[in-house]
Amino acid sequence: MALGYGGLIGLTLLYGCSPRQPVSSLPDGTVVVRIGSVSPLTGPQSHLGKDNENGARMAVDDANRQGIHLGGKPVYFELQSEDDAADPRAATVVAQRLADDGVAGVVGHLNSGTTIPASRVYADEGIPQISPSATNPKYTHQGFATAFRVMANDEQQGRVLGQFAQGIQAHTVALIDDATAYGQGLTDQFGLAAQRAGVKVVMHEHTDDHSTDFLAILTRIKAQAPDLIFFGGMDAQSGPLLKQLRALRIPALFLTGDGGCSREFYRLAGEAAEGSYCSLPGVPLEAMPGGRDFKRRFQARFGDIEDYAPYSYDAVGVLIAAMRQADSAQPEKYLPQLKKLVYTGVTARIRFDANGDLADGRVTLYQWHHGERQPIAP
Ligand code: ABU
Repeated sequence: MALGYGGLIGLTLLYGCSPRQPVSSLPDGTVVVRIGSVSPLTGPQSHLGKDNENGARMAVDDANRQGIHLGGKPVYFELQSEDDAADPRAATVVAQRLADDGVAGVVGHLNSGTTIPASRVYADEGIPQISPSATNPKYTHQGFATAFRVMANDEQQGRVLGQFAQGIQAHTVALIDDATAYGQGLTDQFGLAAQRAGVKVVMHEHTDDHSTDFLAILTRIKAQAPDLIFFGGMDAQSGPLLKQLRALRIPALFLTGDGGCSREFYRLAGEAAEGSYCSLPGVPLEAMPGGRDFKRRFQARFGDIEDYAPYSYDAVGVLIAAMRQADSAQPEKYLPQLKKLVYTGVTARIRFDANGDLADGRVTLYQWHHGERQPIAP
């Protein structure tokens, strides 16, 4: 964990306070506030995890340049970035470590399958948690006062996708999900919405979140000749899946949610991506309040945005804004401010509903053309 605070790295050993203290003081009187960031930094989703980490890091660095004071003392925000490898069990271990290390708040996790089990740890410890990307509704529907998210959830995303399926004249659809909280959850929501819109679900297949050979599933689907194939899962699989689908000469339209909609999807699918559809919570980057400026600054420092970096940037911004309103980084003091905060971030005007979900969450549909993800006008 690199502190990056001038020459004071060694001095942090002199904090002399308990490890659970969310606020530590340096000898010069500067208060150190730790913010946790958790995402998969290893494994097939590490590109997305790094993107989330970079967004959070940029926000912390921006805040440190503002000379923020809390309780009359100068504050240095320190990002503690952890890897949960997209694994639910690793997520709870990491969450407990962050709590034991005294973080004041957490941005994460990336996956619904990790965010949901970790949220119990943060709730028990009273630590505010904002996921920038986990979209399964259950995360914010467990009754935890500490759980928030800064994008639309999969109830909303599934509804938009289901109505879209009807709009593109699909009469029949085959579903495939990766059996994760996100993939299965979104596929179920999509299936319900599609059926309500008059699209017939002709089969529902399950894989897992590691497989990359879909030949058996696709052969079964080909026999049903659906108009549309919907996949609920991440890009490391949506890309190979679509490539194999086209290699089998299955002519069905292809639709997936945000996890399968990234630049990595296109890198893996190649030309097979042409004409396929996907959705992302939020509005296109160019239409976000701070999207263009964020893109320019992020690209200059880290390279292209993968997907969720603007949301993890905002999640840090929201935590710090609530701390400023409370004039404290103590979770019990700033959590009430977080609940009623109205914050104009990069991605949107953010405020939370009673569950901790983003109020007025939006979802945008896209179609891939020549390697570009182009928004479809609503
Ligand atoms: N929202 C898709 C990726 C993250 C997740 O919900 O698992």
